[in-house]
Amino acid sequence: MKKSILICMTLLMTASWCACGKKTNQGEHMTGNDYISGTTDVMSEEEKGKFATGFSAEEGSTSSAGEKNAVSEGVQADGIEEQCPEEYSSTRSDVKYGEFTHGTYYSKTCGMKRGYSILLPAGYSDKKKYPVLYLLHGIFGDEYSFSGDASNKIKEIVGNMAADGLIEETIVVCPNMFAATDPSQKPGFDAEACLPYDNFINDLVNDLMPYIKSEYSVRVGREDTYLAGFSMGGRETIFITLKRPELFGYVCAISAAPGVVSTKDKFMSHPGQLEESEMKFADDAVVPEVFILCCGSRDSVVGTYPESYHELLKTNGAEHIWYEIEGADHDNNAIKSGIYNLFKKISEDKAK
Ligand code: FER
Repeated sequence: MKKSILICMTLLMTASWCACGKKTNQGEHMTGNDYISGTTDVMSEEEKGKFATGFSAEEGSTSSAGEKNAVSEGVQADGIEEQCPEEYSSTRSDVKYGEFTHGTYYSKTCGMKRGYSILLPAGYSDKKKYPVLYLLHGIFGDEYSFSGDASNKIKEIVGNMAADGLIEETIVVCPNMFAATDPSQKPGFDAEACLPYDNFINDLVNDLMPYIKSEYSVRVGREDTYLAGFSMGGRETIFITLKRPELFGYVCAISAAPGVVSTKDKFMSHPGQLEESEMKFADDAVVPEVFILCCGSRDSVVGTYPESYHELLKTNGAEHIWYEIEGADHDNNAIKSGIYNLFKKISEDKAK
């Protein structure tokens, strides 16, 4: 077996892939190897082959990622730490962590009830008001993708950073990003099967966010409303941020998948959600205080697409931070880094 294929297969077997995992049945979630079979259930034979192969980490796809500096020149990247420090991703005996629970809301956009997972801080009280992070999963995922994968350390990072007084206690909402109007529609690697992901902006803005505001004790201003996503969720994070920049004060697109602009990768042809010239904020727009794009330097699935988004934003004058996570693949190391740095930037920015 070629070494590059072996590397890719090994990477695919890691629990980190669970970030786009599927639930098996109520309350029970796939991890690691299960994810692969879970994902492939909804994929054609051709798609399975492509997803299993991905981009070769060894060959670096079309990437020059390994050769570049971790933080590119010419972008505001001060304070970024590529790797999430162990002290923030580990379980500490002095910290009480929140737990994920599941809820449903009615989506007018989809014409049906839909699920979400929510991480409330330990000791959540409706006498306080909390900032909210909306966190978007990868392709083939659902609202259990983050809550069902303990390796992404979301609750540890949020809990530890709040315990250290870096950030306020924060609510994390994990939606199901596949906003289909037909309950029998399945996601896949073709333009039509991706449309429900692009429809999520409507479900988020018109249904889920109002529901969260009405049901939980949240601060509603943009300064306290955050958006982040991984891979397909990173792609939608970029799209939503450029379309509705006034809604989110702090944003992080981690390992964003192709398709914001027209392209063809080994999975499919992407018609593009935006023209390249639209990869910017309108001149008079209220824009996020912090807009981060990041990706593992060895991402074997989305390759250099995240960097190409950075280049387009830079060319079009849209302020953002771009950095690479040295050694990370399309995995939880990238997710941990993105979430940690988003909160670190929130902490620094709010202290100003
Ligand atoms: C693609 C490559 C990667 C794509 C989606 C992905 C829809 C998403 C990967 C993930 O979410 O992990 O061409 O097209």
